[in-house]
Amino acid sequence: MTKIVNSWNDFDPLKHVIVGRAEHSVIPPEEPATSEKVPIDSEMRGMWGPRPLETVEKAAAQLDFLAKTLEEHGVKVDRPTPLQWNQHIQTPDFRNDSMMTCMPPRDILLTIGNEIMASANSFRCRYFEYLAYWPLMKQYFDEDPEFKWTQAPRPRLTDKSYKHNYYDEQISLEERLERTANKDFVTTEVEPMWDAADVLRLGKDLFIQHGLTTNRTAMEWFKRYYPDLRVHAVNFPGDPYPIHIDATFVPLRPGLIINNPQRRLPEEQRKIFEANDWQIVDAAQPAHDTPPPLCYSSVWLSMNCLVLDHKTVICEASEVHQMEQMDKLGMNVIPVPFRDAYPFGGALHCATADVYREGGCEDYFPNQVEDPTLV
Ligand code: DAV
Repeated sequence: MTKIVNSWNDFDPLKHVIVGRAEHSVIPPEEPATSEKVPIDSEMRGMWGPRPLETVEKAAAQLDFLAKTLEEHGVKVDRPTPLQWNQHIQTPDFRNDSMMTCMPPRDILLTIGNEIMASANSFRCRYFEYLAYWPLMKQYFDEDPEFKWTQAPRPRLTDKSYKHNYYDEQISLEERLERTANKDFVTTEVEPMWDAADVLRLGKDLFIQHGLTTNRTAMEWFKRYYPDLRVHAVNFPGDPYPIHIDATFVPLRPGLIINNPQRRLPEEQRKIFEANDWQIVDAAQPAHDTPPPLCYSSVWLSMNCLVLDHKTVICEASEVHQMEQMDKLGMNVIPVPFRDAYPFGGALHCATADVYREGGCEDYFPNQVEDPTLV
């Protein structure tokens, strides 16, 4: 019997992974969810359409190089099948003028044990992105009799799913930070909405970021769907655009997490980590002052690394401070150039999704304390 799918965390030895593809990537038009995501002063405001071919080619080359590097380290690599993303989509509830990309599988696919679940994204442009992964899902389904191929409840994404006039007026950074600290986000609670990259898997515990892309109803849904796991709702008040936990709170091995120093986990949410001797250290500063052109993400992609095992990590090759910190923390670093891929959906963690890591469902938090994050 072949076992293809198994992964309970982000640090046990990685044996099989999906690496995304940049082909046909599009900058999607503004919509209720994404207009909040694009910073007010971004060059990408009001701009949409197919990404310049030259940038696609550069990103594709770096993604191919990442795949090759992984294979050289004994990791099997699969690639999705891109759709022509530059086409209009429609459901009974909405229309959108284009889709986006399949560069970051981490946003779409959540692997928990022998299950890979496609997420319930809040961006309309991402509604059909899962289709790029369906050929792989079918293949795993045929080969692995225990693989659970799952789709989370699909959100309707009607106008009721979003707060309107949320950022209509140009609000200051301070106001933005105040809103995110108060957990006032663009999405409503009419249905569960979540991006897989907001879910941090640590064996029996899931730490899920409440932010622009994942709502509170999703946490409640997770709690009922996985009754044997503990679901924690975390948030990071220093982040003006909280999407995805993987440039904010990144585990390197059991007991060790690097945390974005501008987005520290609030004191009261740390109790469960402290009670179980987990160390949370500030991540190193990014090497760059700005993200590359046409990029959605922040400079903190510096910490969006891919851990291969408890002692080995792939970092972006120009992120000298992050690599130095990894070294000090006892990790062997494999540098991989990846900045040309950043604009397409993020860094090394974003651009991958786990298929198989060794190890099982461990309890890393056996000492239960009064924990305000527990859903
Ligand atoms: O800092 O812009 C990027 C995470 C992408 N998955 C940031 C978050």
